[in-house]
Amino acid sequence: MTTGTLITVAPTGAESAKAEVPALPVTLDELLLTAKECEALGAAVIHVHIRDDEAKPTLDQGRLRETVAALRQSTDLIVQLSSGGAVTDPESARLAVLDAGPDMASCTMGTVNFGDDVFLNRWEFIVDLHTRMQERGVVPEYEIFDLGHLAALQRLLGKYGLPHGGHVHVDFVMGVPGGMPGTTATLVAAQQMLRDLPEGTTFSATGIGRSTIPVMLASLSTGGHLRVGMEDTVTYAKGRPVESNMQLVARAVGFAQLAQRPPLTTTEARALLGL
Ligand code: KMH
Ligand code: ZN
Repeated sequence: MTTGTLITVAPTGAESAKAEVPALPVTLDELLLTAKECEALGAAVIHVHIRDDEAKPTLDQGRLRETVAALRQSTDLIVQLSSGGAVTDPESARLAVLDAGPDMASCTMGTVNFGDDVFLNRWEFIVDLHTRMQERGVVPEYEIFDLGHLAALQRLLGKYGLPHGGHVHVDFVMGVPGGMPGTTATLVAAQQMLRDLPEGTTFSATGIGRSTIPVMLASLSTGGHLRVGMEDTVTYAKGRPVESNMQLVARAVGFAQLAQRPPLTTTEARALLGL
């Protein structure tokens, strides 16, 4: 049965430059303000990438710990750290993200061309990430950039068992140049493939750039949840840059309410995700 909508905000990412996107939250203060306002609007999960003093992506352990603690102190959001980082980050630093003790972490299920770059996710690395999350009680969100990543997830769970908490949640990241397109037909194909995963597996979806709205509507109409934010979308409408993450969360909440699937509270979201 389809319930309310889990709304995840991904406010920063590792790809956009502050100089080109001034509204991007890059300092801890900017992130905390964004987090509080997005929670008040209806977000329940925050997918976090952090930046250094020059606003460059970093996986600095001290900053990650400080960020997790500050988010916990200021909000009730579920804190999901990115283990994907930037395409240049080494595997060791990506694994060490778990040491910062988040509620959740992303776990990308395969390698994908990423614009002109390659987002490398070797099988052994995925296994390492998955098993370390099991050991540490961190709940994964499996990032699916292409349909084959769902077959990889089926293999992973078959060989290494369910994640901590027992619930499987995936996120379809659609419209990356090199990954699956952000179309309704592709989203439906991905949703159909969830039949091969454990019963009760849930999904959210996000469409990069122009595919943001088609993917949001397709996800809501097929029982999926939503991820929105400036990691994925920096243009609100043709010729209109996104003003803030709150603008994107507010739009997602409006669509969810129209679909008669209002945002899940953080308590409801924890229950859904097995936290
Ligand atoms: N920045 C991308 C290379 C994740 O957060 O896990 C990877 C990414 C996925 O954003
Ligand atoms: Zn990310």
